[in-house]
Amino acid sequence: MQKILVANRGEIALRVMRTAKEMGIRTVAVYSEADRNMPFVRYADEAVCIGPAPSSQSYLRADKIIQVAKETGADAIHPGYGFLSENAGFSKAVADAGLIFVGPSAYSIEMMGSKIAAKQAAKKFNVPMVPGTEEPIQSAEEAIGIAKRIGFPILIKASAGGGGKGMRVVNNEEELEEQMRMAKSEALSAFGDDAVFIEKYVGAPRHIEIQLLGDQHGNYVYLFERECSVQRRHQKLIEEAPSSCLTPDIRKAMGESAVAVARSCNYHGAGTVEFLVDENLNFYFLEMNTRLQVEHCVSEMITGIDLVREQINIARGEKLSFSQADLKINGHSLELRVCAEDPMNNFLPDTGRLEMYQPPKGPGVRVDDGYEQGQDIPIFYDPMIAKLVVHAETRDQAIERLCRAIDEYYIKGIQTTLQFGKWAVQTEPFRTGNFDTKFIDKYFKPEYLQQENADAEKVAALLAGFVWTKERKQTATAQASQNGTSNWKLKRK
Ligand code: MV4
Repeated sequence: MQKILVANRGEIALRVMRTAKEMGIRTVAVYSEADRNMPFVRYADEAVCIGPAPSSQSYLRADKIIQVAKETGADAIHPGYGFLSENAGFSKAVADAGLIFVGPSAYSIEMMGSKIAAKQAAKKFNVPMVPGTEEPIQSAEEAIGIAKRIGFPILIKASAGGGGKGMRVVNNEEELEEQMRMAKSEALSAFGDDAVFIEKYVGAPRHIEIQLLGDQHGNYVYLFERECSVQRRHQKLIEEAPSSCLTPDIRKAMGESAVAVARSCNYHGAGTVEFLVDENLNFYFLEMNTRLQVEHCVSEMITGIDLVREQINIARGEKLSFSQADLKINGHSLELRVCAEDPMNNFLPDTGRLEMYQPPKGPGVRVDDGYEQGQDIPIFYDPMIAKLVVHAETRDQAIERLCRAIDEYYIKGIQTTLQFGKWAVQTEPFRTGNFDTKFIDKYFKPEYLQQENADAEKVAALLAGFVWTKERKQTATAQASQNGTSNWKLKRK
């Protein structure tokens, strides 16, 4: 592999190119008309514009991207996350074009993309699952029978859904028929597939996922867990590794279950298996994400492993160069997604210009960002502008480090989730590790940030006053020494 085309934009495109560069692999960027001046376009050895701003006309154009790969002599394509990364057809088209897809086979993507097929495959390996069905449910009568067996509330999930899309909670028998009908018609229009299944609804669970790597020779390792419970409308905001609630035994059991899921679909590459964890630390397989995830960095920080490097080596056909016994958790890592959103206004996306942009620095701080000062945040794509990642010896130190880094982070021109993050990690439930997926709903009020801003303004006003007084004193001192009066006398006044 000599040249990789990165079929993505922003921070993840840069992230992939950095590792490629370290490995002596040249890079090709593809970009939309809105992204002409983005850092990832400049960073690449070559860059080709593939179309107008909307993703459907640029970053989702599999045909164009493969054509550019051929024209530029790239021998591999890295899809990043989002866009075409979990598109089985794309993985296949890349392979059919004689190129290497830096990711899993179309077979694995397709199998894990169907939540019903994924559950059926995982079940054969005794992976724990929420009580429910591994078969599509056709009728309301069938659903009622199952619901009576497992007990309400239940969840109806679309087989082609995932990431929270196409889910419906049903509280009682009376609601069921109507909800079934709506779930199926919604699934059909959203995914072109009306297959749905049923699970017992687990209220207020934790969301914990296992990072894994598998090579093309059947070797697998898990790189421990990420705690992703701090999320809002299925959008994660804070991730950490390790989770503060797992014991070594449960960690090992979850890791081995995750590897079993990967084995069940002949997986190779970097992947993530999502689990629900209830208050008694029972864990249940939810779904597998067949890509590199946004939050992969926290796993890199605690293991010292570059996941993109491993992806590339696996795609080249190499064997994993380490085994499970070689992997140890080192310290604690936190990630805050810095999004152009206004937490005081329902996290509404905020577009505009990055009038000022100064990321934090110093020990244990990693910022994966995709924009520079002076740039406009386009409305066409994900509002995430950066990931603020910290690493420290202990969880408490990582929290302190994240707060310090947030204080150093200087962004003007758009609203961001920075102050929300500082509030969140300082709350009692977060500090004690006693939180679940309802954390934001349960504890967050926009007023907390307004208070924070008011405090910051007060500090700024005080500081301005202090500077003014100090300057005046200095002037007075200078005048005094000219007059021959001593400082001692001035200070007494
Ligand atoms: C669930 C659940 C409760 N019970 N399944 C949401 C994302 C998708 N991967 C599955 N999801 C859920 N599945 C059962 N049987 C609750 C959720 C869920 C959730 C899961 C992880 C993180 C945040 C969440 C927020 C709401 C619902």
